[in-house]
Amino acid sequence: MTIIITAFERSPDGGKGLARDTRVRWALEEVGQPYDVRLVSFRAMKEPAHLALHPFGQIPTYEEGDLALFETGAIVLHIAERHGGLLPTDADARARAIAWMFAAVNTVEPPILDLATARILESNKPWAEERLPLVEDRIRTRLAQLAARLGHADWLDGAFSAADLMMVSVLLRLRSSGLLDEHPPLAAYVARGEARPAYKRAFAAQLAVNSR
Ligand code: GTB
Repeated sequence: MTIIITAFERSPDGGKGLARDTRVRWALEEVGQPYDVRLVSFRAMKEPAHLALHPFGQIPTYEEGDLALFETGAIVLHIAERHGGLLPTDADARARAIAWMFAAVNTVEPPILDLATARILESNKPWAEERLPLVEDRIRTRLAQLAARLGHADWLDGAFSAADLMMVSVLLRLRSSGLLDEHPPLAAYVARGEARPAYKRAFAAQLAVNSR
């Protein structure tokens, strides 16, 4: 059954791979599943046909036969559950990997999103200069905690899993901020993720769309 995902017709990042379709592409590449991409404009995302797939009018979505999914955490978990290679077979290790996936989107990503909001949407507010260091410090706290747990391990909990795929995807957004470089083992962790052939294929696929 053909898998179809949606992605920006033209990503605002110009192909840096920061839009969330990249993590879904990456998961599909890791498990060796071919997929088609339907590109959508910002306008089309808010129209009924797309809203039927995604109640919040966003990308990415995932279609496979009668199944339609939104939310990258849920999509990557679905892919990892249906195909081997992204989740451990041991039940406890699998549960821990899923916990890390939730941590990526629920605990680590929110302050990182706040930074983008502070920099892009709030930069002209009178309180912007005061808020920015507070937001950066909240990220620093999370990075220090994550770095302490990762230590010098290659991956979060044993072999590479969907947990690392989600965490690396979330951390990638910090690259231009310099905050990641305050923790060289974390920067190396992200680089290890990016060095995976499946990530490279996913990145190249989104770049091909966004560099046209
Ligand atoms: N929680 C949802 C998920 O994980 O799937 C969030 C989905 C989401 O935020 N989608 C964004 C979207 O559709 C694209 S990824 N936005 C359009 C809208 O809301 O109208 C977020 C994103 C966008 C752009 C960049 N960039 O250019 O750097 C990075 C990330």
